[in-house]
Amino acid sequence: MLTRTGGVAMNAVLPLAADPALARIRTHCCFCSMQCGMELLPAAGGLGFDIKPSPDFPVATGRLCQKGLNALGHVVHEERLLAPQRRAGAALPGAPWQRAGWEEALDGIAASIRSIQERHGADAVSVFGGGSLTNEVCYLLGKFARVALRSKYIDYNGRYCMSSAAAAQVRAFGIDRGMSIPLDDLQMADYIILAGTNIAECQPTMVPYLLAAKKRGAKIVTIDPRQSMTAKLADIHVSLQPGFDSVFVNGLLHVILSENLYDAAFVDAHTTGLNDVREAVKGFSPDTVAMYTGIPLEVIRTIARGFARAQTGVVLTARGLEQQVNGMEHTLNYINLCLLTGKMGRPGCGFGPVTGQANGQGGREHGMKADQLPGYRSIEDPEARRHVAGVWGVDPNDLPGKGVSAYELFGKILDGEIKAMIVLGSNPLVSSPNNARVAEALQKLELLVVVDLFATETAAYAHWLLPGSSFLEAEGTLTNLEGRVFHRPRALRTPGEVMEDYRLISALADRLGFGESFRYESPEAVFDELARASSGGPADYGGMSYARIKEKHGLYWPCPSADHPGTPRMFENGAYPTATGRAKLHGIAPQKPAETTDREYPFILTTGRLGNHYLSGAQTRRTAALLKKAPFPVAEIHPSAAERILLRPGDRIRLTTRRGSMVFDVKVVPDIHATTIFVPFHWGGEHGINLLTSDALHPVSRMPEFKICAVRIEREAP
Ligand SMILES: Nc1nc2c(c(=O)[nH]1)N[C@H]1C(S)=C(S)[C@@H](COP(=O)(O)OP(=O)(O)OC[C@H]3O[C@@H](n4cnc5c(=O)[nH]c(N)nc54)[C@H](O)[C@@H]3O)O[C@H]1N2
Ligand SMILES: Nc1nc2c(c(=O)[nH]1)N[C@H]1C(S)=C(S)[C@@H](COP(=O)(O)OP(=O)(O)OC[C@H]3O[C@@H](n4cnc5c(=O)[nH]c(N)nc54)[C@H](O)[C@@H]3O)O[C@H]1N2
Ligand code: SF4
Ligand SMILES: [Mo]
Repeated sequence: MLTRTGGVAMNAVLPLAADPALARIRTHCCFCSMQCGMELLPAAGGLGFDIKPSPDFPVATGRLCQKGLNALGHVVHEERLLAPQRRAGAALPGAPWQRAGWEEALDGIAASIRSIQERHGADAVSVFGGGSLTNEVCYLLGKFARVALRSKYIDYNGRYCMSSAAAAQVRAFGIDRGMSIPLDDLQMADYIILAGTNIAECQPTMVPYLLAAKKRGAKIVTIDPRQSMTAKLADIHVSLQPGFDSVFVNGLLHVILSENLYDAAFVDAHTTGLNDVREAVKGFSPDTVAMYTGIPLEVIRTIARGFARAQTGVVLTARGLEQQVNGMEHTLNYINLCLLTGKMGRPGCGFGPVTGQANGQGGREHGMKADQLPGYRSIEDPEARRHVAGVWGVDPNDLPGKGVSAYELFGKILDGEIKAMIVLGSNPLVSSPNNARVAEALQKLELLVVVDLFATETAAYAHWLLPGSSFLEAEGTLTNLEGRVFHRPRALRTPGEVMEDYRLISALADRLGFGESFRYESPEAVFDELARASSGGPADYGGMSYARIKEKHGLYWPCPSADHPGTPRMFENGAYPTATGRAKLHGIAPQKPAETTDREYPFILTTGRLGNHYLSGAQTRRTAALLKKAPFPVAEIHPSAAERILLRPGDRIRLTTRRGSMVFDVKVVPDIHATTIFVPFHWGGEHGINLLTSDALHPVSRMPEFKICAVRIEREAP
């Protein structure tokens, strides 16, 4: 039953239209990169479903975290969009929506696109994608931008997520597959370093793998300005001021080299660049690093010796050190640690930047990135263009060149070069840094189309709002944090007038005159084309098919031929796909963040996640069980900071950065670094911390510095 509130189609109770013949429906959680298997079982009393962990999927088997257990909440939420909506007048927050039919919506959008492209050229229309989408939808969005729009301007939210790690892995190893090892290898590691990764809250079902390693005697080290939930698993916790990872790791490398603890045989056989590292770490003796960082000398020595001497070891990093203007360099230094100690290519050894979103891995492999074609191919490589153009049946010369990164798209709007944007699977007004500037850009668009489950903060500026399909309603494949490509069946029919995302993209391409290139019977047909397009590229899915993936419960890429078993552990043959065939060590000269503290802004603001919310919060803020646990963001500060501003019980705290000023509830926590204020970013509007964050970008990866900006704090009396 459809009702209307504020012009947006709503439904009081969403009919969950499962096939009654199926007693249990197998699917996967929609949230993080673990992609735990789950089952929907008809709930007692016949209304709706219960969620249970699935025994079938060989990852985190039998486990779901609180987000997974509540993953149905947003799908059946009464604010779910069930039909296309258009603006009656201005496209501004609070302005009314009008319900539209699909014909009207698709024709209207296509007409606007044509008119804009006639007046301003093909590149005036841009696409902003997301890493929660299936491989098939990611692939189609990339093809849609290049073939149907002929625009170079496409990028996606993964730019805010994995870009520094991706750039570092490509430089060091010649390839970026997230983790180079399967999760099972964690259990074989004797020494595990977790840097800037809060696994206990962000990939909770990975914790049992760490506990299994610990039970076998493994040492665990965490490196984080906060004593996060993950730090509670650690034998040693290093409380680091944000921005100091490269300094700290140079200290570790100094000990390893000066005490001759490095694996000379591995380094000689498989790497280049040892002298660069020797040079770079010269000035970073452990006592100097202890002085710079406040980390005791003995702790630096203990970790360096412990990791180097361990038979097996793994280093995992995540956004803590990657979302910085020096994020690629910090990551390269942690890679140095693995390479120098020979902890690569063997069971229980490896490096991995822990991927974030459901399909954060596949999302960066199939052409949503500004400079990439499917299979992780460079859009500037003539051979790659020829191959992909061949699969797409177009002239390689007609493929556009590379565009700009996610945040830079908003700059192009402000410059007047981009006039239209299609956002599918992201809520960039909440998740982009310095987001007052993003709001200004969105407001300037002649055409903003948002395809989402909800009328998000971003959609407040849209001219058209199209209902997207949820994870339960769309079949497809995803690639989890291990590089395992698996199949997610369609569990439910789409509600209301919702169209599956892949059909929607095809329908729009059809209206633009490119129907022939976007005619697919099913997601499987899209996948088969994707496999051909990726074939021969770094992320080679060429040997995969739905049948094979289903049979094996997932295949790891690269998988170049139909008889190839897939590649769970990378680099086992000692070969790296770089120009030299060896992995590259990089000497890192630590640099300052874009903003350093001063008298006016004496603290560091860092941002991140809570266990019970997901990203921009579009889904989890609409899930009562999760919202109840964290209804609004709370800033965390050190007791010495509280003392300095004479904070009293009941006070709130005002945070002021060079971008603006906001007031938050506050919690005093003794285990945060004394320089640091932490605020979670899962809210928009008056609670949206990205109003204050810095939009400085990494020069290569174009990653924004979400993790560091200078901030002033003041007490705000009740
Ligand atoms: N519950 C939940 N789980 C999620 C998500 C979510 O939103 N909620 N999002 C998913 C996604 S897309 C991603 S990308 C991942 C992110 O997963 P993580 O990267 O693990 O999460 P964050 O909280 O952003 O940051 C991790 C830690 O980095 C620390 N940190 C800050 N600055 C520094 C620094 O300079 N150096 C070091 N070493 N550490 C620093 C923070 O204190 C924080 O504890 O999680 C995924 N899982
Ligand atoms: N300050 C700060 N900002 C950050 C970060 C940080 O650590 N600090 N982290 C960054 C990171 S790592 C990330 S990944 C980004 C992510 O930030 P966003 O891209 O904003 O992430 P989501 O909230 O997942 O947005 C996904 C949107 O797509 C919708 N959606 C979900 N599934 C589907 C689907 O299948 N089809 C369609 N059509 N829509 C769907 C959801 O309702 C939601 O509105 O945030 C970044 N922003
Ligand atoms: S660990 Fe990640 S994939 Fe698994 S249930 Fe939790 S949010 Fe979902
Ligand atoms: Mo992410």
